[in-house]
Amino acid sequence: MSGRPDATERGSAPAEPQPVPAAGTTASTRDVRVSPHGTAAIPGARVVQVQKSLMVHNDGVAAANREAFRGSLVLNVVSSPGSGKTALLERTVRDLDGDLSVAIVVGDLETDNDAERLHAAGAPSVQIVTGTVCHLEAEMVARAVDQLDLGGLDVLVIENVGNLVCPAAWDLGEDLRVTMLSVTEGEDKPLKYPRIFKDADAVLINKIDIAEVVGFDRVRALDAVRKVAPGARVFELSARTGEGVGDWLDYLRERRRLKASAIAAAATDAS
Ligand SMILES: Nc1nc2c(ncn2[C@@H]2O[C@H](COP(=O)(O)OP(=O)(O)O)[C@@H](O)[C@H]2O)c(=O)[nH]1
Ligand SMILES: [Mg+2]
Repeated sequence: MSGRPDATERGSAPAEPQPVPAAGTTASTRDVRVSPHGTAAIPGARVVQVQKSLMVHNDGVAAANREAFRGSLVLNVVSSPGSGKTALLERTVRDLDGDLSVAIVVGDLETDNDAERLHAAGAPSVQIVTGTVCHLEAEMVARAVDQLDLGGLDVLVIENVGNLVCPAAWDLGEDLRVTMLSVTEGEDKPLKYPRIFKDADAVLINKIDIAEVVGFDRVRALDAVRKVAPGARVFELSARTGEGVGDWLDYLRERRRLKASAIAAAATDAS
């Protein structure tokens, strides 16, 4: 397996932006910044430069991530910009109220606003600022997670860059792909952007509090989701009012429990 950042880099990031040696082979360079908020490893915001990996390299790093993250349930949350990913994660952290420990890595083209919001909601959060890159890659996530303490962490959430196209192709090492659609985006979006919906373990239809006023056609939207992602769990909810969020939290608890059981079974087999 190749490309996982060396463990000696953990917790020792320099105060000033520093180039990180290329982990890929011959790809063009992509510089992204990583800013932690409220993380145990490094208090305060710091910036680290991260270099891109090749797409083919990505799968190896994603596999290494999966191994490194094995103690936690890992979600990759994708949607269009503005669907309400951050709003739902804020509510998720608040409503779980410590029942499950959650840390979040969030990607945006610019600003660390979302990491600040999520930190304020109670989750250690690391912002990845991708500049011109329209999705997160496994290596960006690996570097960002170096700023977090994974020990005993129940759930690691990766909020991807808002985009229904690019993130679909990049495995980050997650257990679950969570694709969100909000009621203002058009009921046919799953049909227009099938790839990002077809790989979803869960589809969240957000902003149901305004469904009526925007004329959302629920049946048509559910048909579209079912057609493209027949196996996905579907949750209709409102990050704003909290309606439907209880079912989502139950799903997280259940998936966390299943993952913990699988880890325990694997440990028993190995001994
Ligand atoms: N009415 C309503 N607005 C919401 C809901 N969830 C998010 N929003 C609003 O949608 C906008 C985008 O939310 P944000 O969480 O930043 O979206 P993201 O880009 O997907 O992370 C903000 O103005 C939120 O207040 C919801 O459930 N209902
Ligand atoms: Mg966001």
